[in-house]
Amino acid sequence: MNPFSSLKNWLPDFTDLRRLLLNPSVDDQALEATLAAARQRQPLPVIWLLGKTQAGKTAIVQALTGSPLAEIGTGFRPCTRTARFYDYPEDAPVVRFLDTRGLGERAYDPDEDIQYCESQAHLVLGVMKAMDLAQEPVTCVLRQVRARHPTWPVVIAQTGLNEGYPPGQGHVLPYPFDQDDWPSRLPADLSRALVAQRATLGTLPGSGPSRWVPIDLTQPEDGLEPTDYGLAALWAAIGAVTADDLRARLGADADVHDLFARTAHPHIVGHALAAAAVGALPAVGLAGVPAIQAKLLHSLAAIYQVPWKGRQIAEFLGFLGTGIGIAYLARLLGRELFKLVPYLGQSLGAVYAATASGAVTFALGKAACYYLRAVRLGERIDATTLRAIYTHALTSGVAMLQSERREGLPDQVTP
Ligand SMILES: Nc1nc2c(ncn2[C@@H]2O[C@H](COP(=O)(O)OP(=O)(O)OP(=O)(O)O)[C@@H](O)[C@H]2O)c(=O)[nH]1
Ligand SMILES: [Mg+2]
Repeated sequence: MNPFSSLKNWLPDFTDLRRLLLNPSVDDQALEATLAAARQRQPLPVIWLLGKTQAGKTAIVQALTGSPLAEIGTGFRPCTRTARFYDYPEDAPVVRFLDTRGLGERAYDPDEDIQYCESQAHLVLGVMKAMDLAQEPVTCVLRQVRARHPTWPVVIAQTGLNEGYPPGQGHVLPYPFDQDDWPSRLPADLSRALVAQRATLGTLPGSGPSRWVPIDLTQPEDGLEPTDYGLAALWAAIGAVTADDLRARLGADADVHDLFARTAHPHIVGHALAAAAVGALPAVGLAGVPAIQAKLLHSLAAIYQVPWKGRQIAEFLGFLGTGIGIAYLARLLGRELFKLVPYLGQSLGAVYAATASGAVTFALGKAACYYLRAVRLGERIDATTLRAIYTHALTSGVAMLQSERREGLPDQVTP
């Protein structure tokens, strides 16, 4: 098959999307089924949080997802007797957090949770309040987990550092924990506690990497700057021990700056991954993609709190124009094709469909953010800028989808 001749068949135009957006007859059940099919194909990185009650697990989820707009509290769903999970973002998730309940409160038998996690990709994130030295319930489970799964990476966050500061003292800046002499640069009590906690755990069994990361996630009214002390180090540790680019998935990168864009980013990635997954499915295929795109645009409008009705929709699609970037995407995919193929056991058609569907969804999302932000702020919308954002995002969308494929994920999640 000549890869270029059939390429057109796999490239989207926005006819179906326009129809779906302007006559919102989206069959929710069909869409749910489509998204469920996507999730089956789309392995989800799982972060398993292990820590005593009030250790700061939820605070870490909030910091990593970066969005106070996300309603973490209501999003958790039970999965075992002692654990619950939270897929973020809920509709088209890019990551799953698994939150263990009751560690340290009663006899906790991790077997069921370990079994539940067994088939899933993994990062175990231990959470310990720095000044709480009674960490045996946590260290004990960490040891059991690593004895069963010697290669699973472990990151342990030591939280609430300021509880070990003398009154009135602020954080030690710059963040000292990447230097070997950090114990001598901290208040003595805190230093002793951090070292003692590490000694309690000792060396974990197995060969997987493990890292300790002191953090302090405070509220502005605590008067400690920065309020996300150590968060960058936590990201660095997660990046160092896992293959998945969680940071890119969640949008913690520097180019995703304002809060709305930051909140929107994982929704865009999640829907792009879902579109890529269904785009390649023989049974659903390209027909399922516009519904996912329509859903993404609705979600984004809700994030930006902009009404998403006929006028806005028509205006946005009008700015975008028909077929925008299609020729560009065709060239891009043509060029990237031979890089993609060795990583997939799929037909070329499925590769086109997946990549085109995913990249276009990603680009639509990024262009919509520009549009919605401008509407929100009452700013003039510049068609050239909007199209440039769209075209640029096609490139980054293709790159994102390729890196997902290349890195692969060790295991599949089947919710
Ligand atoms: N100073 C400081 N406070 C923190 C930190 N992490 C969490 N907290 C606070 O500690 C309290 C408990 O934090 P959560 O994140 O709810 O703890 P959790 O482990 O999810 O607790 P459970 O869900 O009850 O098991 C909250 O009031 C947080 O604001 C931290 O790193 N520093
Ligand atoms: Mg919690």
